[in-house]
Amino acid sequence: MTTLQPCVPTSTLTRFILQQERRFPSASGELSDLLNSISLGTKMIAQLVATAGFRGLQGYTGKTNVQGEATQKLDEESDKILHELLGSSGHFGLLVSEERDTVQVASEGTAHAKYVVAFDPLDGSSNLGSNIPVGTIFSIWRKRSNARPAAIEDFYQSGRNLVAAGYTVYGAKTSFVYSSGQGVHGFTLDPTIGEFILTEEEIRSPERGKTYSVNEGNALAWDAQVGDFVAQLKSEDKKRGTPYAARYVGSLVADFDRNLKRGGVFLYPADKKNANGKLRLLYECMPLAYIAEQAGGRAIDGKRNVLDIVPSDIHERCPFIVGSKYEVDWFESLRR
Ligand code: P6P
Repeated sequence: MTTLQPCVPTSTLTRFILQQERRFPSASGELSDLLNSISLGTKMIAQLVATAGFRGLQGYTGKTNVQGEATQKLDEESDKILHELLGSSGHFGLLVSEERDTVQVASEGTAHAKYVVAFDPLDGSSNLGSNIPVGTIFSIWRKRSNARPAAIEDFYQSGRNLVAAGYTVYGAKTSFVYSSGQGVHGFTLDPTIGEFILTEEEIRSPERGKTYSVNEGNALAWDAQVGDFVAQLKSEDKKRGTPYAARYVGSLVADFDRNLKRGGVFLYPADKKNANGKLRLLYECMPLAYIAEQAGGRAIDGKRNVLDIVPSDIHERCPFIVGSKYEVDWFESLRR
């Protein structure tokens, strides 16, 4: 049996984060430390997802989360891992998780902590039983004032104030994609050494793509703009380069990751059933909008850039149209 030969990493996530920090002589190193705490948590979650089937961690807990969604055992376990790791990092004052009704104080003695973080510990977990890729999504802000401990209003900042954001995909490989405002960079987990290795530096979203991602089962509830856009994407028009191919995994990180790298557009729009769409602003739409814009793409809620929205509730939902600039501009041009 061949043994997996670890590659000799030229750049690991840990090293890369430190290199980015060195560009800012005044940096305290706290952001680097907390990004490394998050990456450690995602490595542990990757292991859980890969082995849940024979560790009795598959399936539902019988409880529902604040969103009213049935909670999987892995949702809870992933949430616990991130709470414990981030809480003990000493750099987070407050945490918001999709799985928890209210903000959580990171841990004792972090009143001085500079940052607050919001995360979806395991997005797409309803797909777990069928081995469809799932992932973790996170956003990091500085507190609005260092003169006090973190408070819920530190989450009520637009995405323009994000200091870093990213996501992982637990799939055929475990990937970690993040930005701290200096471009988007992708890493692949080498399980033989437990390190994320730099595999995609400076990811740029293609100007336009050839695929669109939307749940067409909601078509009867769409408004005219969405209906017109999807009809045009499906039409036969050589000049416009249509029809596009439909690609919808039903797992946000999987659909987003493909469109980010190959071009294309993802829509979870407002519709007659969900006036604000299904996805959550703080820990799904904002972090992915940040990544999309850093890579040259766009993200809107149908009217505004997602990064310009100032949240007023930690679990508020947001219609989400994200992807290559060409397609998002095209969608916007159809607004009635
Ligand atoms: P629908 C998964 O539950 C999720 O939150 C995202 O990962 C995914 O993009 C979306 O919901 C799928 O929703 O309504 O199309 O099944």
